[in-house]
Amino acid sequence: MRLSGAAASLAFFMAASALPISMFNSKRDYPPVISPKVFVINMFEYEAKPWLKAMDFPNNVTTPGLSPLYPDIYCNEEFSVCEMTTGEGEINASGSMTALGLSPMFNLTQTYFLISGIGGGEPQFTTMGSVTFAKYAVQVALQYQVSYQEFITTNKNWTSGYWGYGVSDPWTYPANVYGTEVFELNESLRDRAVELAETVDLDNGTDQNAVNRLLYDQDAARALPAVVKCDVLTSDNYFTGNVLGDYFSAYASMMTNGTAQYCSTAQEDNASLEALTRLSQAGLVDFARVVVMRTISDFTRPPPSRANDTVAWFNDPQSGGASAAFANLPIAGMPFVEDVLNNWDTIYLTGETYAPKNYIGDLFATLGGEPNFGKTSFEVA
Ligand SMILES: *[C@@H]1O[C@H](CO)[C@@H](O)[C@H](O)[C@H]1NC(C)=O
Ligand SMILES: *[C@@H]1O[C@H](CO)[C@@H](O)[C@H](O)[C@H]1NC(C)=O
Ligand SMILES: *[C@@H]1O[C@H](CO)[C@@H](O)[C@H](O)[C@H]1NC(C)=O
Ligand SMILES: *[C@@H]1O[C@H](CO)[C@@H](O)[C@H](O)[C@H]1NC(C)=O
Ligand SMILES: *[C@@H]1O[C@H](CO)[C@@H](O)[C@H](O)[C@H]1NC(C)=O
Ligand SMILES: *[C@@H]1O[C@H](CO)[C@@H](O)[C@H](O)[C@H]1NC(C)=O
Ligand SMILES: *[C@@H]1O[C@H](CO)[C@@H](O)[C@H](O)[C@H]1NC(C)=O
Ligand SMILES: *[C@@H]1O[C@H](CO)[C@@H](O)[C@H](O)[C@H]1NC(C)=O
Ligand SMILES: CC(=O)N[C@H]1CO[C@H](CO)[C@@H](O)[C@@H]1O
Repeated sequence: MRLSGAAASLAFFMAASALPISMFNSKRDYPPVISPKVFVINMFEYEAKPWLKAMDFPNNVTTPGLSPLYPDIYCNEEFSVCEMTTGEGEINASGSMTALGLSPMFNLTQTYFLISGIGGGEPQFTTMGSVTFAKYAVQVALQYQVSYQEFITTNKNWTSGYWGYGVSDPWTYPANVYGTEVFELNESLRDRAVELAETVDLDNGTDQNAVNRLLYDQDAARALPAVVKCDVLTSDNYFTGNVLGDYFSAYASMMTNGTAQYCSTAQEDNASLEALTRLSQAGLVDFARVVVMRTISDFTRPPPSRANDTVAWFNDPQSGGASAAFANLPIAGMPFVEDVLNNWDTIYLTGETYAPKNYIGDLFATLGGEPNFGKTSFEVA
């Protein structure tokens, strides 16, 4: 997750009612191997709660290797939809996803994954409560960094102190990469999820959200929440403000050779996608069946009236809370879940209808194909 302004607005979710979950009482309740049609992936409890309220998940499958905070996977009556909470940050997300993918209790070869989390939103594309669906995920903090005090006199035109591996300034494409910097997802499937999400009434948020939106100049920020096609970036480092926003936006564009349009932050997606890439390479999941949805809990940048003190704004954004971001996870994601369930035999089983027409996978073409980003070879780091 990435949620600013203290956990201010979370009281509503803490009061959420008891979950409709019971333990397995006997082994005969378990299918020998669970093959869900859809897996909803959340990163922390406030993202999971609205899903667990929106659907009945009577089955509790304790799975080795998950986060100790979230050791159980929940499945609906028919085991056609399951939910996992990974824990937050890149390390927790990749560990949990790998554990799930290697669990002998699940067969995920035909499963559709809906990564469903909240993130900070870029005001030129989103507003609080907006729902974003990504084609690209870019890991932005995997770079060199030096502190402000040590570059400001010697490198006056550097803005952020970050620069790419193997090069000597922030404007040059990296000479080497670790390989998790960029993932490209199945665009046809993403577009289907967007088309479905556009049919629902989103939660518009609180009165204070409405006041806060009008502090921004951008049309998207001032408007009511909407469903948007734009890209997510991942960073364990929870950054904020205009300088890093501009730098990471330019970096995401550079790393995808000008194609990614970053609009939402996250702390996990590249990590989960790296695990799914490896699992896909091993034939255990289908990377073409992954959708990344991030709803917007807060802005990545201060409004102009508070841009003279970004730290004070971030610590007390007076934004009206993140309730719409949490509420909109199942509101915007459920039509996709239902579409997969209702049209399994005709559309989703073979996956041909929404077969990707774009490249899918990472910078190294691990899953085959030819990316329109990256280089044919990188130096060894
Ligand atoms: C799920 O099962 C585990 C292990 O049996 C148990 O500790 C846990 O309380 C159960 N959770 C729920 C929500 O029923
Ligand atoms: C997983 O399910 C697929 C599709 O039904 C099947 O072809 C495959 O054999 C199963 N894998 C295992 C290990 O059972
Ligand atoms: C930054 O300054 C350096 C030297 O002072 C110059 O070589 C470089 O072109 C400048 N970069 C940009 C993007 O202005
Ligand atoms: C993270 O993954 C996304 C695609 O899912 C990709 O576009 C992005 O470049 C990746 N970021 C990094 C820094 O690897
Ligand atoms: C949010 O506002 C829009 C536009 O006024 C409206 O159509 C929609 O019904 C509202 N959503 C809810 C949940 O009331
Ligand atoms: C920033 O601007 C606001 C509004 O003009 C003003 O009230 C505040 O004192 C300023 N803060 C700083 C740190 O200059
Ligand atoms: C993209 O998703 C659609 C819908 O499931 C599927 O039909 C298609 O095969 C996927 N693309 C790839 C390259 O797997
Ligand atoms: C992406 O940009 C880099 C740096 O300019 C370049 O070396 C590389 O060839 C480009 N990749 C593609 C696929 O165009
Ligand atoms: C924030 C979060 O989810 N942290 C978890 C990351 O993983 C460690 C080790 O498994 C857990 O203890 C944390 O709770």
